Amino acid sequence: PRVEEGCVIDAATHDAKTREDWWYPAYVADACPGLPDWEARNDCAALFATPDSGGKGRFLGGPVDWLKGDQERVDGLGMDIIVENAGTAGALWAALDAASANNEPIVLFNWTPNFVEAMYEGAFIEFPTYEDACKTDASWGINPETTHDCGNPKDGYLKLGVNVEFPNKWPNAYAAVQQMNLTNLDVAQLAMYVDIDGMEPEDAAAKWLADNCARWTGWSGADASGCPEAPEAPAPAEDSSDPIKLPIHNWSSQIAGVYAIGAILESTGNTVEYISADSSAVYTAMCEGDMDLVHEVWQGAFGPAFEPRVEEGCVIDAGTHDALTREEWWYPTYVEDVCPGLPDWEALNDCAELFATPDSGGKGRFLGGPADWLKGDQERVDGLGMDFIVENAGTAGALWAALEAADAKQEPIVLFNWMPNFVDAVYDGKFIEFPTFEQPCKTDASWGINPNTTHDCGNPAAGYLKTGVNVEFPNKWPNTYETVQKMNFTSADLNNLAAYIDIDGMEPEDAATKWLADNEDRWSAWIAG
Ligand code: TMO
Repeated sequence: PRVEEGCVIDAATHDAKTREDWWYPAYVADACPGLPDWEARNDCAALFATPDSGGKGRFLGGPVDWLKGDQERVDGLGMDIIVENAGTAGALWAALDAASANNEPIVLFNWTPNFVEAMYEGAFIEFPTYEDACKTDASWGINPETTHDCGNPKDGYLKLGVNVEFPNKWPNAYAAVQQMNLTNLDVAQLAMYVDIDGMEPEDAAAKWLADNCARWTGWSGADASGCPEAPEAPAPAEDSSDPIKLPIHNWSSQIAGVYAIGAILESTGNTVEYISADSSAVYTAMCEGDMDLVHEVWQGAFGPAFEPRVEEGCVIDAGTHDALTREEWWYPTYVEDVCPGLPDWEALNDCAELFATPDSGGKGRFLGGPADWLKGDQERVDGLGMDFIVENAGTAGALWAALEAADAKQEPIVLFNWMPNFVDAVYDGKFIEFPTFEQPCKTDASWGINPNTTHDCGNPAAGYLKTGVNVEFPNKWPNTYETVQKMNFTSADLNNLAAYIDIDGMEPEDAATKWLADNEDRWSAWIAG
């Protein structure tokens, strides 16, 4: 009305959108379901009673000079509420703080933008929707006899008003005033500096001015050359366009998995290069810059090759999958019929000759994996003094062929196997229990049964599965590295990838495609950004 009268000028409207209304902290909804509806609030009025409220609910309003028409609204809407006015804003926040410390019901005046939303969860009461007429025309709204039978505006303006003489008296300043424009963030920050950070108002203003120098000098036309240098926004990190080199090893989950990983990396704009690689020497290759990422670092097989490279600093331990791994001597269960005492390794040793082959010179034969799956099997046989020879299968397929042939005739066999793998979906069997793995067993001869040898123990029973990358990876492909760190295969993933190939006979690329299709939600969540 003062603007209409002509003594105040509506000089400008800020971008900030404002709401000022009755508000409650979120926990109040537990005791008063139906909130934020105002009628629900009224039904719960007794919850908000205070010693002085005569059994009615209390609404804690702001200082009286923030004219809100709260009493008129209570009357107009016929609410069981008394209006109490806090003396200061500080008294409002102290009451909120005390109530929320004890989870006590409270409804009080609040607004946005403000500091409160950074500290408390809560919501405004929803009264009948505001229209201009509600505040001036009694006939409007639920109660035809009163004004204020509605809420306050939800998208209220925030304006700058000046004295009607202002433009004549300070024409240049008026030009600046008309440019001034605060956002919701500005208002919330200014409130937070004072009410959360405890700054003096002048200091809060100084901080805001320093942080927003280019903006306010733009409003006023002041010289901006004195503004502190806006900190150079760091250029968004760009990933190298070099291909990411990925190894193809010689067991099924890895081969299918690497194609899946490659496709995920390609989906974010990388190129990848697949390189057939020795699975132990790959960590040396990584240190020489010839390999970038290994996504299946099995503790039992590759811990002794991987861990020293991490310590050296040329390989990064980039993440641990959920899958737990075991890699160990293994036999089909029917072998227990002829070699009771299994799965104990000493019982196995007592039955060694059952496992003899035409080439094993009367000793038992352990059929190990390809030589690059460095397991220390020979060292273990030596260290534990076992009557076994170690024969290395040329391929994983040769292992499974030998198992299948033995199983068909129920012949004793002990061979290298691991979990997760497809094998336990097809055969019953068990791992041999050797002396329990401890880290020094693989490096410290004095450890264990045989004081002269390392490897006089089993492999870890719940080993890790890790992802390793070249030490340059995070610098070269910073965005992709974030994805890499989130990559996470479960035991079920590895079981499935192996089974698609070794049971279902799929090509590795097709196995990868199937896994990608079945797990899109998961791997798309790994993608950074
Ligand atoms: C590394 N491997 C899973 C074959 O034991």
